[in-house]
Amino acid sequence: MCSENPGYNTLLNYTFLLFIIQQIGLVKVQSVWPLPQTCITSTERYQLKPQTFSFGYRGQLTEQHSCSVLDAAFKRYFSILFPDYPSGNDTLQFTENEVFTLTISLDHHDCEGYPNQDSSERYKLNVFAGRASLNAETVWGALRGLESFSQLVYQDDVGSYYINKTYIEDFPQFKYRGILLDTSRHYLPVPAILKTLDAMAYSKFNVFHWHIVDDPSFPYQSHTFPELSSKGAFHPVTHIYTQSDVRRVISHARMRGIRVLPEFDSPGHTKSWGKGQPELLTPCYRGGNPSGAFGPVNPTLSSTYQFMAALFKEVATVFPDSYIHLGGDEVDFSCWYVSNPYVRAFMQKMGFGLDFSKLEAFYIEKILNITLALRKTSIVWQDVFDYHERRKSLSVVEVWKQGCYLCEVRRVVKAGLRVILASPWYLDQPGPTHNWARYYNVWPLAFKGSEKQKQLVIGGEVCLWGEYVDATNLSPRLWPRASAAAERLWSNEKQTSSVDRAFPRLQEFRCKLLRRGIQVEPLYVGYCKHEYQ
Ligand code: CP6
Repeated sequence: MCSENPGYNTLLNYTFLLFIIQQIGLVKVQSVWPLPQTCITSTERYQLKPQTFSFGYRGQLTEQHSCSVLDAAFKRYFSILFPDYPSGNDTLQFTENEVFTLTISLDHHDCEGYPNQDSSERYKLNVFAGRASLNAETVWGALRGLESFSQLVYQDDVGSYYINKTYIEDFPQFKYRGILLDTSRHYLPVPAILKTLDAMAYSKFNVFHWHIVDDPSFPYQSHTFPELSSKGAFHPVTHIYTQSDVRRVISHARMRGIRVLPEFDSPGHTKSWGKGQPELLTPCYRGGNPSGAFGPVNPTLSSTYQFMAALFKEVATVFPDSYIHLGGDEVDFSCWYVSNPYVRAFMQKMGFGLDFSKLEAFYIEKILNITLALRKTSIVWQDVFDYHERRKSLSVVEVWKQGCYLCEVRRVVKAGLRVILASPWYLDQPGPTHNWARYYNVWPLAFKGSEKQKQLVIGGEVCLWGEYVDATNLSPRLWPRASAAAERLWSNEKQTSSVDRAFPRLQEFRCKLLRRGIQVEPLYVGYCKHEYQ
């Protein structure tokens, strides 16, 4: 059912009665995952027929002023609602009272832009008297409402479609709900990325964090520096993302209310850049001579900053999101430390002594200024917060290290900076799916702090690092465990505190995802009415 905790339901007895009726098997009430903030449902139900079902606009939205994002969503959701119905059939003439319409109205009729950190995703959905109305502040909220609506529709044993009388008022607990894909350790073909975006929308994720540079390969085809991918990708033609691939990903994401946040990680994790950009990386030395190995980006040369400024200038125009991830994690100091004479001389000149974190901070400060000039908000991994002395120049910090991650969250918000939490949601290691509960039982705000500090926790992210992941296992490794995190980030934590109550709802959601063609691991013993084909 859609209201999960009877303690929060004003219709306690009614709910209990409904529960009993469901147990006997007389009615089936669909649940929505992630759980809406308010959801009241009844046993009264209406039949939906593909021939007579239609989406409609109300208010400022009319046939003349339609909205391409919603028009496309109507098409997608029509086939999700009626998977058995062969599309393209001629519509027959029906009388008024046989028609079921879902009417959408928006407070702000802007369908042209991109979703951003401040976008409202709030919506109200009312299914009653044989029709449905969906109101949202923005088109992005309307997409969330359409998703919820689609999850409410079900088929009975003879295949007829139904929806129960339902009232939903919904908004996300956290504004940033991301998934990181790593296309450097393994290349992910564009269709695998697009399919992941589809599945993300089903769980109401709204940020695709694209970790596009790392040591093994650099698949992004830059028009300013084409040699970065022609020399640094696994393969210069088949294993790259062209500008048109990138546009496709961004557009596919936008149509689903998902932001694309690119990560151009430096100064570590950049070995693949060294192949196409000579003198970018620090040459490592052994016994007074270059050893042939290379370390992080060389922070001592002005050519480094010219390159980074030109690269970010391109990135800022290709990726429309106002945020950009600068990385800054896991910088290996050994190559700087072990006797590169130029680095040594620079350290001395700058008065850094032997403190190489000062050198890294110097580098990051320069990169922060480059992104600031491009009017982008920067995100950095927590390493930067830990060693950076001028924390005021930072904006958003992503906490990824294991251990007492809430201690780190607290330190960051105490410094007045915003936080994205990733530590508890690592999915790259294989693990039995029943540990989905580990991803569910996470409480991002369970630290001592003021209300104002808690508001600085803007959300969380599921990281799927790519060392052991490519298109063969991407989907089952992500789902359904990422969906557990999705409910934590969307729903009210008091209403979703019980793993036991979440379990049957997640089972049901998994079956819905299978029906939509997503490869989702099973949670436990059981079956779906429609197994994965
Ligand atoms: N790759 C990159 C990784 C990790 C990081 N950056 C990472 C390593 C270990 C853990 C979590 C993440 N695989 N580029 C750190 C942000 Cl436990």
